[in-house]
Amino acid sequence: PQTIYRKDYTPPAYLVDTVELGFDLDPETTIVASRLTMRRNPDSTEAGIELYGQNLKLVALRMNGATLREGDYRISSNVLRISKAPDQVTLEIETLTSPAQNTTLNGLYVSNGNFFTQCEAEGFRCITYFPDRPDVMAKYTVMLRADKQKYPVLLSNGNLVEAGDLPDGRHYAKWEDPFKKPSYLFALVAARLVCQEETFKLMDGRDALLQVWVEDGNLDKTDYAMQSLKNSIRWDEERFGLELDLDRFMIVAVSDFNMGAMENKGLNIFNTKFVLANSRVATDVDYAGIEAVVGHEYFHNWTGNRVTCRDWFQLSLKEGLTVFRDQEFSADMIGTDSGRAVTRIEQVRTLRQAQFPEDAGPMAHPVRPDSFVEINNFYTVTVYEKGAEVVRMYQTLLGRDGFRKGMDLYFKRHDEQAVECDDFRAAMADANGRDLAQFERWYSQAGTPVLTASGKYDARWLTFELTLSQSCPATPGQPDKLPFHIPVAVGLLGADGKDLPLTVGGKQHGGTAVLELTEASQVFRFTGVKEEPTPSILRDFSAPVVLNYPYTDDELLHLFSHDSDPVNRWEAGQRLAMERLLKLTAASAHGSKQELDDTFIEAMRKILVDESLDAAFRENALLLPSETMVAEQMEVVDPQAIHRARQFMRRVIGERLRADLHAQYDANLTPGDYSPDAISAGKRGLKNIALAYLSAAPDEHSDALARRQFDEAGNMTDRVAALVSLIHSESAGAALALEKFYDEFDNEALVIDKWFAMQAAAPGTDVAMVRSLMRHPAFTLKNPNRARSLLFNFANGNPAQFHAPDGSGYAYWAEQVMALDKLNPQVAARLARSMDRWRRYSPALQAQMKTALQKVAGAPKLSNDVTEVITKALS
Ligand code: HT7
Ligand code: ZN
Repeated sequence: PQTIYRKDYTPPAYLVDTVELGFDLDPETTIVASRLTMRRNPDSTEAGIELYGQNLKLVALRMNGATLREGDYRISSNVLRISKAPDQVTLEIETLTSPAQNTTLNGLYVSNGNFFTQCEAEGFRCITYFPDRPDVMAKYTVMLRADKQKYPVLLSNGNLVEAGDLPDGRHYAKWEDPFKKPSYLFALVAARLVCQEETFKLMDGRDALLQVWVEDGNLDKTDYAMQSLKNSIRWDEERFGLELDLDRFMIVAVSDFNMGAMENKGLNIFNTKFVLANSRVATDVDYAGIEAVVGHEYFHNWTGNRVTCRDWFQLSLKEGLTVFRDQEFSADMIGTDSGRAVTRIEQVRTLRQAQFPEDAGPMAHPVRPDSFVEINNFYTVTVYEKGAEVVRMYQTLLGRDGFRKGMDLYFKRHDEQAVECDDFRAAMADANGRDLAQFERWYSQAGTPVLTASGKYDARWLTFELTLSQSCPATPGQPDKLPFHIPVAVGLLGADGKDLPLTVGGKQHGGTAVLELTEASQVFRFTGVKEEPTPSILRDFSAPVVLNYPYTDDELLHLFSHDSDPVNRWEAGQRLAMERLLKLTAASAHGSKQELDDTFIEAMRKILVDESLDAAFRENALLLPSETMVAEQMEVVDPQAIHRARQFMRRVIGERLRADLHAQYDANLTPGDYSPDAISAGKRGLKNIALAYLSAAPDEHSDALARRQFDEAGNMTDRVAALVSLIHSESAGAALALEKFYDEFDNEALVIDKWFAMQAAAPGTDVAMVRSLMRHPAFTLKNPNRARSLLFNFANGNPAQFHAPDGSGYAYWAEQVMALDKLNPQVAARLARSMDRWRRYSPALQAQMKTALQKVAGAPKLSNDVTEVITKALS
């Protein structure tokens, strides 16, 4: 396969002003007719017209009314070239496609008998020949024709301008999108669906029609998505002054979908997972996911749609920014400082769990990649989550007001344009009169920077010198790195645990100073420091870096008890836990005695019982670093020893804190009607982590508690938590509970996904059991949610079993990657990523992993998607 480089970008030879599309929809053969008005691009030096097309049958091609024959145009490698064309062109193209045969869920496809499209990144070329690149923006008019009985609802982007009946039981609908857009934002839906709708008053007084479309039978699960949509619209008006620019905004739920959702202009298409919720079927985490994803897609309407990307290397321009916006939205929806901190802690956990490993592995790439084989492989945690951290750093450096000024200038300069990450940085710099040239390295250099800090207190001069140094490990293709511009938020704690007043470089700060590290090493001198402080460094996780500071246990305990910054307070607890987990893992590997000190247990107890802290914070502080995070800290990963160590720690905490865990369980019940609000969800979180610890040290009482919670749960959060506790403690009641759970929810696909997921991640589930779950009648590889629930949760969420010493997990992984690749390369490539870190295991495991990787590499007709991932892993 061919590698595409960012440096090779050239502007398109022709621009498209208008696109008229006609669809005669039929699952077997859909006829697509398109009429494009095009003109030569004055910024291009290239001559001919280039249209992309994939898996299409070309029926007719006319230029300015004259039929073109082979020779007038050439098709090779999915590109149709017309080398001689006048400056102004009307192209008419007729193609055929087979949506029912399309299992890739890319382009036009059928799900549950309904038609949907997915065009990002390069799906539009599977619908018709087109200059399918994001810097070609045009106005679209779309005519849909389909059987009226089977597909009563016909939707596309923008406004409905006409609808009516046709002969032979067919009908039509004509849609017009008033805004220019790139082809990846095109969408259509032709389906039997129902909707919840509302009119909503916008900031300027206009009414907008909001609709959430779902399959019949799911209208009892659309309230939360609708509420989240209304909250998103209001939030964007208030925080950024950005208004909905359409009269109508639609969300459509589909059960077969490769990702979370898609921001097509005015017609967002969502994975059902991020739309459908009621207390019976959805957990608190599901509700939070719906709010975040509805917000995310809505916010794309400005950051992505009105201002889009020049090319796909700029993907983080829209994704990093929009993730940052959805994170801020979710935090603002909670509304309290402590709630905001909990959302930040969850973001840090995601980064460490997924992005730091990516940055240290064979697929490491900058936030703005320099090359790719398959763009679908670059919808990554680096582009999204690290990209969001990069955007967050602008706000940390410039302040909220400065950030808003930058956003305003960005829209003023670039509305309805396709631009680059550099344009965003320039808007931030220019709006604030700042030089952000060095900040560019966050976009161009891959790898997680390491920030090394050391402190020196001088009691005579009352100074505290903080030395900050930075380095960044080599990544593929980037052996050497230059220093980053890193905002480092710092506080100094006194012996009483309070923040000391800060003066640094002659400038006074409140309790926190944002230091700007721009060189390889710098010394920051705090003056007037009346006592030897404990430094709290990288508050609120002010930069996506690894911090090394030689903290003593006492210092960490001090921070864990007192830090006014909740993120660093949590962080101190994580450091205390991680140190112990690593020691326990080593002990377990060597067969020596495992021991856990009282000091740590007491620190955990103090947090558990401190009712001045939010329940959600306490839950997070009690949650141990995951097995994956421990693995990332080890030179040679021993998955079974890590698992034993973590289980041991959970059991000891359960035994030693038993009485307090029971007391907190009782104190955090949420009787009455279910509400997904943050306070109630936090209480459930704390109560359920208490249950999990109790079940890790099972006695009769805790088993009865889990069984009772399972039987009496009034919501899915409590039901799942109880069932997980029963399964993980290998309770005699687990099998029956699983059976009851299945029977009660066998009509709810998203709940059956949970049923598979819980079993896949259970410590007792080995490869043989996963294989037998695959034979369950409810299992199918064709549905990505179902495939993820079993295969991905096993490969990524059950490391001790997946890395079984006999290599059975790897052999299974290879089989499934190859099987999935035949159906859906995008999803297969995601599963292929589970083997990224194979070089970090023992030689015996490495050898078996390599064999599995080579097996996939040698499979016939492997997609570009999987080929890229496997080739990079093996290189
Ligand atoms: N912008 C959307 C990306 C997306 C996508 C990408 C590749 C393949 C399928 C896809 N579905 C959605 C989602 C988002 O970030 O909002
Ligand atoms: Zn997005």
